[in-house]
Amino acid sequence: MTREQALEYVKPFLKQERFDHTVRVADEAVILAERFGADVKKAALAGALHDYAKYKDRDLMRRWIESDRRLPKDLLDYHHELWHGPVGALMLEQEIHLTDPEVSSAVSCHTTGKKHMSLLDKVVFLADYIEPGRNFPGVDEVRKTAETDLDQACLLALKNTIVFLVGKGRTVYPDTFHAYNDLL
Ligand code: DGI
Ligand code: FE
Ligand code: FE
Ligand code: FE
Repeated sequence: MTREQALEYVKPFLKQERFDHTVRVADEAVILAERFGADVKKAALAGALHDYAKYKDRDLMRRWIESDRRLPKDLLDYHHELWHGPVGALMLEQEIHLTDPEVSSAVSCHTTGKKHMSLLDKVVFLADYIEPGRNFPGVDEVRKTAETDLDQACLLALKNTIVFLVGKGRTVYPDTFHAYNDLL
C-alpha cells in the first residue's frame, strides 16, 4: 500500500481537519525518516494511517479491547482518547491486511509512546506532535530539538504531555511514563 492509497482509505472516516492533520503527519514523518534514517515509505504509511480510528464508536472500541487478547485490558481504565491507536492498528490489520509489524506498532503507540520504541515508532510519535498545524505550548522547542536529536525531541514531547496531563489533573497511561523513563 502506498501513502496515497492509505490516505484515500482513511479519508471517509475522518473529518476534514483531521484528514488535513493526517496529511501533515505523513509529510512530517517522511522528513523525520529521511533525517534520522528510518524507512521513508513505512513512515509515510504509518503517518497516513495513524488516526484512522480517531472517530470510531467508543463502545465498538471498548468491545475490541475486551475481546482481543493482543490489547492490554488496562486501556479500559484510562481515557478513551488513548484507544484509537492500539485499536486502530488492529482494525487496519483486519480491514486492509496491514501486517507490517513496524507500521502497526507505530500506529498503535502514536499517542502514548511505549518502552523501547523503535526508530519508526519515534518518528511517527514525534511527527504527530510537531506537524506544522500543532501549537502546543513548547512545541517550537521540540521542533528545534527535532532538527538534530530524535530521542531528545521525543523525550521533550513526552515531558510536555505528562506535565500537561498532570496540570489538568488527568490520568497518565503507564506507557507514557515507560517511554519517558526509557529515553531519559
Ligand atoms: O489523535 P491526535 O489528536 O492527533 O493526538 P494524540 O493521539 O497524540 O492524542 C490524543 C489525546 O490523548 C490528546 O488530547 C492527549 C491525550 N493523551 C496523550 N497521552 C495521554 C493522554 N491522555 C491521557 N489521559 N493519558 C495519557 O497518557
Ligand atoms: Fe492520534
Ligand atoms: Fe501525539
Ligand atoms: Fe494525530
